[in-house]
Amino acid sequence: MTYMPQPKSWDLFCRVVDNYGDIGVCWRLARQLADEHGLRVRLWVDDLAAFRRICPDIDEALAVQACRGVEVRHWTESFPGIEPAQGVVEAFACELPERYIRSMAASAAKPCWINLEYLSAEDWVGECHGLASPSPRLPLTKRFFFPGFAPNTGGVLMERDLSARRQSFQQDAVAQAVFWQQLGLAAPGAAESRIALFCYPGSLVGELFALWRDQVEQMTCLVPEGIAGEAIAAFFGQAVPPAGGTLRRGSLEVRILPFLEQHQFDRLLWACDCNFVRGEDSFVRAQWALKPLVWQPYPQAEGVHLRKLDAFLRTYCRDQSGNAAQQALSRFWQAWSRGEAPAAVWPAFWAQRAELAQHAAKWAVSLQENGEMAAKLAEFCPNRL
Ligand code: TRH
Repeated sequence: MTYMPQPKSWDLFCRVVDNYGDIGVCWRLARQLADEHGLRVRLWVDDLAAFRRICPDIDEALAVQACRGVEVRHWTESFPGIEPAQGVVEAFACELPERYIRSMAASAAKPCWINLEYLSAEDWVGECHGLASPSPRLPLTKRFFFPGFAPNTGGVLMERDLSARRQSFQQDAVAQAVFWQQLGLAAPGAAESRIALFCYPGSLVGELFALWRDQVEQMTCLVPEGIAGEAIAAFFGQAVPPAGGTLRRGSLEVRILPFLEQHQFDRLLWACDCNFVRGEDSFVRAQWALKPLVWQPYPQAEGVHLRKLDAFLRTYCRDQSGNAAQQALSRFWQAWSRGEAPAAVWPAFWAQRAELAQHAAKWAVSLQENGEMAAKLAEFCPNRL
């Protein structure tokens, strides 16, 4: 079988299962392949409304549209007869349309067909990255691409100019003040900390708020609209206001933010003193922010997500074993993801924030050394499988 060496054209297929991580990762990857690798990219998405929340330029009514160098196609039930691209990404096992698979099989030079998997720090990921799965019925082979945190995995996404943009923003007090102003806030006061909170419904937000309410330091918590709604309403005893609204108790101020465009969301992570993130994409972006972070993996049956959490903690804390910051971080992350009361573990975590920020900076350097995901994916297809 002849395969396309180093494809120049790509089709990326994305089904929005729930939340925003599927489209968040696919959109970032699509832009990088187009911008940084000069490739022709078509992104097929089944839910343009979800896409629009992280990219307001998307027009939900259009079947075909160009957006930031990428051709965006609405993926609907009736799939058109088209020539497949040279490289094909089936994101998160989303199952390609049968008609498209048959066109791939009929091509003289077979497209390089990649199943893009979810991100995990578990050891088996490195062993499975790159494995091939020949089709039992067609002359096609699918290969598995696993993002990850080790050199033998597909790495994580990071735009080439990300460090420079982050650094210039974090060193520029005026740019930060302008950013806060856009969100309707003044620059943070000297005795104030700002925390971004992006979490899943099960987390004990009210218990954490009670701690922040009672501490001496002023805490401002920035929450995207629609996140932790029930917990916020229960804590304050009133309906959650729309974006731009504020709720206050003691030392705590909660500000509801509109859902931000991905670049603005990055700025939020760069500007805050600590970031609570979740899932996959915001988790990686928080690692590139070089700030203390709290990660909550996407909840899965039978505690699968807790194994992912443990695996990442082993990697993230590997060279600090036994030190107080590492212990405090592990304990707080575990409690947060398990839905356990934070009172016994938050103070130690927060006391270590300077140390944790230093560690975050070191971690980002080592992560970069593993290689970048879009670059690895662009080079993933060999001449022959
Ligand atoms: O939304 P998520 O919970 O997505 C999840 C995970 O990806 C999980 O692995 C997957 O199995 C599940 O979906 C189906 O969290 P995640 O991965 O952080 O994705 C959120 C995306 O939304 C990310 O690209 C950042 C973006 N975002 C914005 O652009 N603006 C915002 O204001 C916010 C809060 C997020």
